[in-house]
Amino acid sequence: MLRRILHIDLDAFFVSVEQRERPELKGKPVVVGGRPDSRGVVASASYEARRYGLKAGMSLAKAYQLCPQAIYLPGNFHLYGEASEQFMAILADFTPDIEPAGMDEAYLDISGFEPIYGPAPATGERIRKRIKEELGLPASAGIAGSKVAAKVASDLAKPDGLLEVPPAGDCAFLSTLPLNKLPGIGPKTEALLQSIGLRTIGQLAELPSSQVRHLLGSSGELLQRWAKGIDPRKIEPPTAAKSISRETTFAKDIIKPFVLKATLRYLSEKVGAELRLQKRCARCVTLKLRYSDFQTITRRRSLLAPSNIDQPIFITGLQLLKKALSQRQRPVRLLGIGVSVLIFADGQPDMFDTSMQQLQPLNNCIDHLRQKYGFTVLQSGLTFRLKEMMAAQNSDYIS
Ligand code: DCP
Ligand code: CA
Repeated sequence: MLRRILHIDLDAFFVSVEQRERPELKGKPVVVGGRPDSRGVVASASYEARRYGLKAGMSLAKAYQLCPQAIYLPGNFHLYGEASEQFMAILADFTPDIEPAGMDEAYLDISGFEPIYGPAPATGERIRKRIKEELGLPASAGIAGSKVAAKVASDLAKPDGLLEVPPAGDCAFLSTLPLNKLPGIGPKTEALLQSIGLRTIGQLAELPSSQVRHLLGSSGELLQRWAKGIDPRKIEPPTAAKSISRETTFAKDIIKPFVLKATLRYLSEKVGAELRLQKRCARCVTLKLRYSDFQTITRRRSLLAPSNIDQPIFITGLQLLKKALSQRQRPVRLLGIGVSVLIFADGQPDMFDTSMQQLQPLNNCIDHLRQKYGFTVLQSGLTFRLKEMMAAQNSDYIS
């Protein structure tokens, strides 16, 4: 059967969600990332803003220099999460052979779809139409015989377009394109290849393999195969993460146990929130400590019952912390907490431990408020004091 891979990617994702919520932003230079005088970077820029040279990853200060008239927005991350889930759900209506690649893009294997949906571009257009009608978001699609060529095609189709590479045409399609269009060729690799006179993907495809290896090492072989349109990678369904953890490196090493305790509480809340978001429960808690001399230890303990509630995660972590500090008291450089042996909770995360049942609605309510107003809108006594403690230490707060 002829292999047909479709890559679909939402255009200017975060910005498009904002424009959907506030139509007066449409057609204007818009940036999601924060206030232009803050220290952040551009997360997403509208195509109108890109005309001024703005792009993702650029500092907001630089963006402001290039385009002061752009509208700078802080972002509504819960809305983006929701849109991402709805986007993936639409794709799942077409085929189970989906590989999400980040929040707003995915590969679909649509080989053999023709008898049902007609020619491959018709499938792409159907998907794009549903995304536009149901989510109000523009998406671009690329169709080719391999993942790499499909991704390049969707990129070329942007914004709001579709591009099909004809069957058996991946190599010819890629050959005339500039080097930086090939996934895996970043600015450094591009500069290296340009230094020997290469300009196009086709020129990389034709370079003697010994020269590729000499220049780029073992990763060069893969890039050259892609440059030739050879990419047999299959669509891999997502594998759920096996653990969730949060850690922080202190700006100054910490010796005071109550600062460590407060930090542990904060990190436990982050881990708990992520577990609840993923609708999973953990059976095991791991504490990680790096001392000022860089000695790093991890300590594990099982929870009494699988849980996704902040309190038992924190309490178990605290027991491990106390024990570790009683064995070795030295300033701490890094503190982290993680959970593992995860199980799906199926909407009833409290079913395992009845003693925790009353905490479940409280945690859910806190999650809801935090998603709406930001993580620090609600703080426990411990973490509230953490900020003061950190300020007193003249060190940075946890990022
Ligand atoms: N993102 C981010 N920080 C970055 C890059 C991306 O937070 N440095 C987020 C914001 C984007 C989303 O991920 O909206 C998707 O990233 P893309 O690279 O797909 O960029 P866009 O969707 O914004 O634009 P494009 O139309 O080029 O896909
Ligand atoms: Ca995108």
